[in-house]
Amino acid sequence: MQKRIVNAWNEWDELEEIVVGIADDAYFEPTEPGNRPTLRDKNIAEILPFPRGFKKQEVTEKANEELNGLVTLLESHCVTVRRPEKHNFGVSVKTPLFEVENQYCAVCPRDVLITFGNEILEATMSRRSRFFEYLPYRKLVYEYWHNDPYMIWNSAPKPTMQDAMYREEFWEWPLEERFKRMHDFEFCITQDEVIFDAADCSRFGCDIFVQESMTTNRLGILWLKRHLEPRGFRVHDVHFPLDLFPSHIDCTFVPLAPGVVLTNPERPIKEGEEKVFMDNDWQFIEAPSPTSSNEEMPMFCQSSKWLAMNVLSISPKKVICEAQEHRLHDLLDKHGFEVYPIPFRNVYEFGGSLHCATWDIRRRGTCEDYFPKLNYTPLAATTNGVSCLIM
Ligand code: DAV
Repeated sequence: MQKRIVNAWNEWDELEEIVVGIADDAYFEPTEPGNRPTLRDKNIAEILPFPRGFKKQEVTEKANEELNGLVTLLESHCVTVRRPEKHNFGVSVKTPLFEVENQYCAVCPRDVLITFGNEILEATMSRRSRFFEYLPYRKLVYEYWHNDPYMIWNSAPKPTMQDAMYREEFWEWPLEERFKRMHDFEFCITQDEVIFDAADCSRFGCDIFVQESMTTNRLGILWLKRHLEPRGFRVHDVHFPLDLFPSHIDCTFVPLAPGVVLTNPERPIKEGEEKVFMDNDWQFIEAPSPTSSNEEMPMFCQSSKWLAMNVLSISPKKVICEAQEHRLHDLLDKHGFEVYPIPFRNVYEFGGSLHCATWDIRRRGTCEDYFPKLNYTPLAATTNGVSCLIM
């Protein structure tokens, strides 16, 4: 029997192979309808625009040092580590329907690709500058596809990313307005096309939880349901109404082991959506307050202080965490996890921390049902297979 290379069913089983991002040739994320990057310091932001063009070499080098440190740590745990190819992110993108001045970087494979068991799926993506971000990983995907006859490879339909796909006025809504609308789950993308970033999905064996966000809409979740249900998965949409700018689930709701999710105390799950976890004896552990406040995060970083909880599990007992997050280390230690601290703050301005900057290819283990007490209505059982999601 030929060995399976691609096999990962959840976020915590013993890790055997993973892709770690690289910071080479990274560019600042451009302003576009799906993204309005701003300087962290509000006073400076009033007088200076967000930078454009390539990131300075020394900034890229510092991030690469920390990414390489992660590689060394993973290899010391006998994990096979692969890296993306270099890519020229300075090339502008023009399709028949949009144009954007530059691309972004290959630091966060998690946003773009996801392994569902033996399948590698390329997400649609939601931003123009990330339309072609699968390219630095294509050579690797081909290699897995050639060497693992069981591997299934799919690429979700590319959205048009034309102006009409976005709701630009979203960016002008004052906070009170967003707060008022927080249960509408309407953000900068409309509901007319299939849109999702891979990092809005969290894998729990045969159950996949997908967050509705600025980067994933309801048709995106419906597409994932239709795609995954015939293979035995159950796909659930989840919401965190107090996150007024949601993007990617892995700073909000992070499973660490069967029965244990690290949760964000400022972003509780929507009332009623906790039930499936409680009914199945899952425990929510609240993350402690992060070391840096939002104001203290790096100037060009567009993520929140909750990158603190963007940890990477290498087994149901071992978690890699950012070095300065001592309160989190203590909490995990108290819950019986072995913590491996590693410096990673120089990676923050490239869009993420340890979970974002990786994409697991193989973890030991198979597809298990961690929610045996679950009332799940598959699409096939609903009227014409049309989900209540879009009604
Ligand atoms: O909460 O700031 C960051 C996710 C980055 N990929 C947050 C989400």
